[in-house]
Amino acid sequence: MVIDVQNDFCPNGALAVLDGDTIVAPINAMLPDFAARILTQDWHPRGHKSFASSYNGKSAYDVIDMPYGPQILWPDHCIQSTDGAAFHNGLKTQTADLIIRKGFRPQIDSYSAFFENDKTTPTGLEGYLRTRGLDTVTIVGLATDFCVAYSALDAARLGFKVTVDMNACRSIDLNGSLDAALFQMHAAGVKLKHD
Ligand code: VGL
Ligand code: ZN
Repeated sequence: MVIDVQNDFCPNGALAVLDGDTIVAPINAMLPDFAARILTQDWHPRGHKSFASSYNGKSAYDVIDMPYGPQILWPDHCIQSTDGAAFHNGLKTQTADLIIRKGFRPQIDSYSAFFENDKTTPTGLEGYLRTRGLDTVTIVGLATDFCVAYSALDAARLGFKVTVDMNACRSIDLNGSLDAALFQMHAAGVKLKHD
């Protein structure tokens, strides 16, 4: 599973992840090694409720209470059909089995590829994996401490065997979010691969 390797998460993007583009080549090299390739795309409508710009007096990275819990507010990013929402140009998207979009409901954010941030609204990915008989996933992409970690934690909770290949991930690291994510993934039995 390749999470959110999109222009807005790469250098010069709206929510740039440091060195986000450096994982494109290693991901391309990995793709042929897997039985299935699933790409995700963060895909927000304009005025999405995870954007600081949707509120008076709020700034990016403020935290607000949503009906489903605390939500970090982000700069506008990955707006549907914009260049920022497109995959990085170098990413080999042609061999994808499935491209799954998330975060398209205006009122709710979706970090995980499996569930939106309410932890109950499904994206459909679980059914896709199960009906294809896939029980083991390797996850790479952006960002390690948000969409990658949330996807890995949900996959583990659903009973999939999960590896996160750290060589092909980069993080946002906001207020200790990377350490927290690594700790939670480790505790959930997610294998963190480094080499
Ligand atoms: C992501 C913040 C907001 C991610 C997406 O892909 O990690 N982070 N939307
Ligand atoms: Zn987003």
